[in-house]
Amino acid sequence: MSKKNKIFVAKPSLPPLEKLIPHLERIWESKILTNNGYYHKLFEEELAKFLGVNHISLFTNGTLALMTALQALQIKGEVITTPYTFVATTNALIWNNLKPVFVDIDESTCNIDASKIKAAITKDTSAILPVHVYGNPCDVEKIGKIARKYNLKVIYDAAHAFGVKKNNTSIFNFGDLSVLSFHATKVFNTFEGGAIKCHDKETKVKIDRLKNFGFANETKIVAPGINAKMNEFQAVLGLSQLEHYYDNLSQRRKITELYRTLLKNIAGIVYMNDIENVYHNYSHFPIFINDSYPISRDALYAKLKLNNIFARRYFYPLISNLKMFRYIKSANERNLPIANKIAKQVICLPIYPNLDKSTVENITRLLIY
Ligand code: T4K
Repeated sequence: MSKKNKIFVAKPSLPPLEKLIPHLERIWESKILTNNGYYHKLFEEELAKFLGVNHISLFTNGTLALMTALQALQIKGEVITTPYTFVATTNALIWNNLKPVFVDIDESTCNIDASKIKAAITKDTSAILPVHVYGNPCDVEKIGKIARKYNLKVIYDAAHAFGVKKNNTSIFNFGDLSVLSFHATKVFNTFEGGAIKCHDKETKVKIDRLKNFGFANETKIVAPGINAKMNEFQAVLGLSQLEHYYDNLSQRRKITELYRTLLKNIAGIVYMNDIENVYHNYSHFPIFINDSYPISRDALYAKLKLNNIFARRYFYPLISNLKMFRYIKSANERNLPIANKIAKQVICLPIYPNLDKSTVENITRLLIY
């Protein structure tokens, strides 16, 4: 592999630039750049149709959408969540003055272990914030049952789960709210971007107000809102990206299948397979390096880097091991054995639509001893 040819874990796909030009001309002409403009409205409608969901509220990024989702449902006290995630999940709780309560994960999906949630509920628990890690659906049925029994809200961090379906329905249809990310590194990007999916019009109005400073109309401010609106450029890009989604998905699926074939039966390397009744988005290709592998996970990670393969250890370090969160009682390693184990084993290999076959073969060759 050429030294100049750096291969990163992700590479954003973009529509042909000329397709955007007429729309950009329209924006330049109208001078409406943001604040619920023509393309914002259109993208909200088209995206909801595309995903098969009721209501979408667009955001400038996923983190602000998470923070706003917690505000919209007026979550208080303790929130049960996973330590195996990107730091934005936990940070959104802290910014809302909420206490994260970490629960261990299930090794087969890397998602919160629903069977351990009950034991973490206290009188101060008001919500559960699970993450569909790598686009693998959480145990939404079990989580829903617990939430109903204990009267808890459920907000899914669905940043990795664009387009994922379970039993033919969008994964965003589970829980009270789902939060999406359209960051450059995601399967669907608007440079930066995000959204909240909700079930009813009333909640959408509330969320729409919160992301626009709390304005109900020109003179009436009904909540201490924030500015988290998606702008017209992001919305135009999003509309155009929808046209290429299935093409990109089929390329991701092929790359996943190639990795799985090439990595079959290698001692010490474990990878994930498709889950029954799940329509996957192949957002990541994580591998897990166990004790049967001849070198350590970190030695392999360094070797890949030396060969210009910039894989990533998503999610290492584990959030609960970050110094700033050590004060939280549930962050204790003994409480989170599986998450600690997996965070020490994981490497996410490069995956993106135009990653060619020979590069995948070169990457896997570096993994075989
Ligand atoms: N919840 C979860 C579970 C999340 O994973 C995330 C974000 C969020 C919430 C928050 O959503 P947003 O607020 O971001 O919408 C990246 C992303 O920045 C972050 O969005 C993502 N999760 C996280 C898992 O990964 P980094 O620090 O690893 O990104 P970075 O800049 O190192 O990018 C990785 C590689 O991608 C680069 O080596 C090269 C390539 N790349 C990156 C960018 C930004 C490009 O080719 N082009 C680009 O523009 O966090």
